[in-house]
Amino acid sequence: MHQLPATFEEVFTLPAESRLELSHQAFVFRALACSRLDAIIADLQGLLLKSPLRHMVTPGGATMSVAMSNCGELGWITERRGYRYVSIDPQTGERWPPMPVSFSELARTAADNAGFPGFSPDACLINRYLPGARLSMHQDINERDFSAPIVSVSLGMSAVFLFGGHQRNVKPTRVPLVHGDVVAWGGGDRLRFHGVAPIKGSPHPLLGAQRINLTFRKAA
Ligand code: MD3
Ligand code: FE
Repeated sequence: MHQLPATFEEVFTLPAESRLELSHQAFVFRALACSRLDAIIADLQGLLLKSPLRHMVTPGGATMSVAMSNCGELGWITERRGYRYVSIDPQTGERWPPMPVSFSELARTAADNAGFPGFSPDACLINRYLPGARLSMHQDINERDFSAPIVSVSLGMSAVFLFGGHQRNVKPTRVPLVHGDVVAWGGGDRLRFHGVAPIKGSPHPLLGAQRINLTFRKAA
């Protein structure tokens, strides 16, 4: 397993075999989260007690199959009036829980290794997929500054990630993602269409019949 960097500012290089290049500025880092999962899962359980997962409604009126929550200064929400980032959880009336250090250190390490040093996300969206849940093809365009990368961490059941092009009609590449995998992308790949195929398969030994994805962004 990879060593943690001495400080989270220290950039270190992963062994080549653990890095899958999806495109010039989009990488899968296999199992990068594995050595820190105990802390990440404990922190996740704690923050979901404060801002629970919930099924949001899209502007078109559809209830999403993915349940969501957030941590960090800003949280992404969708409701009938649109998609946006907000600092207050509309369900609790309180700020989103702070982003745990275990989360932000992993996000920064992944971004460093993808060639985007010093990533400082202000938003972490938490997506929870039960079997059958999916995320249709979309671009992440609600952030103010597209020069920052995005990092995502996969936990629990495996998924097929759909890595598309710059137009909706490009047939996506299917990328299997498993527990502990981290994806980081930015630059010219930042605005690619992407999605998640319906979750299926066997329950995860630790997390059961669900997949959880953490998506780190610089929203403001
Ligand atoms: C985009 N989440 O919340 S992130 C989202 O697994 C979202 O829950 C997905 O898309 C999830 O907006 C996928 C993973 C990902 C990986 C590589 C990409 C998204 C990407 C490359 C280009 C663009
Ligand atoms: Fe997305």
